Amino acid sequence: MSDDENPANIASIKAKLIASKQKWAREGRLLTGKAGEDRLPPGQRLVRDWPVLDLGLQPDVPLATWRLRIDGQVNNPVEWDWAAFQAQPQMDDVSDIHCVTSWSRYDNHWTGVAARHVVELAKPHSEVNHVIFHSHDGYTTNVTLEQFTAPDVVLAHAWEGKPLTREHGGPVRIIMPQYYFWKSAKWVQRIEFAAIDRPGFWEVRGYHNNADPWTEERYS
Ligand SMILES: Nc1nc2c(c(=O)[nH]1)N[C@H]1C(S)=C(S)[C@@H](COP(=O)(O)O)O[C@H]1N2
Ligand SMILES: [Mo]
Repeated sequence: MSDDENPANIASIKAKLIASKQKWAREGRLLTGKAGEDRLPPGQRLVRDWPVLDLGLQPDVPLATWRLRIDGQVNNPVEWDWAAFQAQPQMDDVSDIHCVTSWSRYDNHWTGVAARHVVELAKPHSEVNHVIFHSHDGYTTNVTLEQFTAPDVVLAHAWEGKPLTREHGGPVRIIMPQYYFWKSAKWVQRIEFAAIDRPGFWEVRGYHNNADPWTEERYS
């Protein structure tokens, strides 16, 4: 009997085939628009410019009076003025923007304070599972604590090495790269940790609570 007819060998070849198919299933291979293979999520088109979207208000927040409050159900509430914010450890990250209105923009270079650093400092209570961003224009949006603590989440004050412009949410906005861009609150003034979820401005108006672009969580 030759080696490949040996039942033990056939069993081991089958096991390998099954393992690789299982890996494909886990990675979603051959599905259209899955992460890794394809960079553009389903239903999106690539743009080179950077559109501006807001509620018709672009608050002017001078650095001299800028404050960021980090509070809610935490052991250590924090308030930073501009100097204190700049004195925090800084990080850089390059990520893609995916807006629910169907444009995507690749390779945006952000500089700012890591969300993880905020969580470490504020020490949310053990029952906290949600984070709510409050902005100077009255806008709010909600994410889970797990989403907020991803390593690529930034409290960004610079884009491509330049101060974030007012129209794009400067002095500071949140960047949540893994979700549709409405989760990335511009002109942020308060980060609230909460045990109970509270849907934000667009979430109460029919947008999806979770907002994953890869599974097209656009509307609820
Ligand atoms: N404070 C605030 N943040 C906001 C918004 C807003 O209206 N106010 N719009 C959201 C939406 S719907 C999008 S698509 C992005 C737009 O960011 P950009 O203008 O920098 O492209 O900001 C998000 N963050
Ligand atoms: Mo948006």
